[in-house]
Amino acid sequence: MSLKLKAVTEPADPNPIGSAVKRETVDLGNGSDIVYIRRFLPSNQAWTWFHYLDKEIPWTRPTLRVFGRSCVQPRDTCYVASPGLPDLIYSGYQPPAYSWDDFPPLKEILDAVHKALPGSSFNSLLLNRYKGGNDYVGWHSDDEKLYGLTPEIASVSFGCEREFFLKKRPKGRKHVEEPASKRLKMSDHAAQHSFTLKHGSLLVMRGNTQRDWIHSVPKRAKVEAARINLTFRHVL
Ligand SMILES: O=C(O)CCC(=O)C(=O)O
Ligand SMILES: [Mn+2]
Repeated sequence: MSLKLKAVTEPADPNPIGSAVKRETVDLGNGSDIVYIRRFLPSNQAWTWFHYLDKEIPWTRPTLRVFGRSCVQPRDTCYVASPGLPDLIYSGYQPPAYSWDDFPPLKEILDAVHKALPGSSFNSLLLNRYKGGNDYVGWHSDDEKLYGLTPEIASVSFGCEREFFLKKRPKGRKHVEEPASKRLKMSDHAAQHSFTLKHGSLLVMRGNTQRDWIHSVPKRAKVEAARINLTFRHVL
């Protein structure tokens, strides 16, 4: 018996990361919206990257200047940027810019994010590591001039899930990161949104979100495990 084999051309990657996964869009109004992809990365791949980042990134915990006071940033951080971009400075701190070539897995994650968001071209990355529930990021928006007026910011989460809150920016005050004690008031409910940022998820803030909204990842007393978050940005 002779078997006839038919040549079938398989696509190189039949199921690229982030393809064919459910995405939710939340319209915040006035040209702001959020895209959330819960299963952006396969869980095993995301754990491999979590362990790599935890071990290999040169994490630091800088001292910031907030409202005239010095305080240690309540999470670890690192910054990666393409060559030739203007320096990032926030709360009086200028993080040294590492190169993408220093950490090859970051380029793979960046590729996956670009594929999921057609038209995007991120050239910088702020990394955060929350060692446990005491680490947090206070209310702020990423409205630095170097990102332009309507920046797209893509945030990939690894490890322990944490809550991410958005609320309308209070009028008449420039927003720098605030202490954890500034909690949401229940009366503000209509103007708030929350997402549980799962291991391997992608959340994207778009349009006027940095102008009109502020966001935070509050402390969580019961959380013990670490979370790593990557926020990809485009510096103009
Ligand atoms: O950890 C997060 O999900 C948010 C981090 C963040 O807002 C920032 O780095 O600007
Ligand atoms: Mn932010």
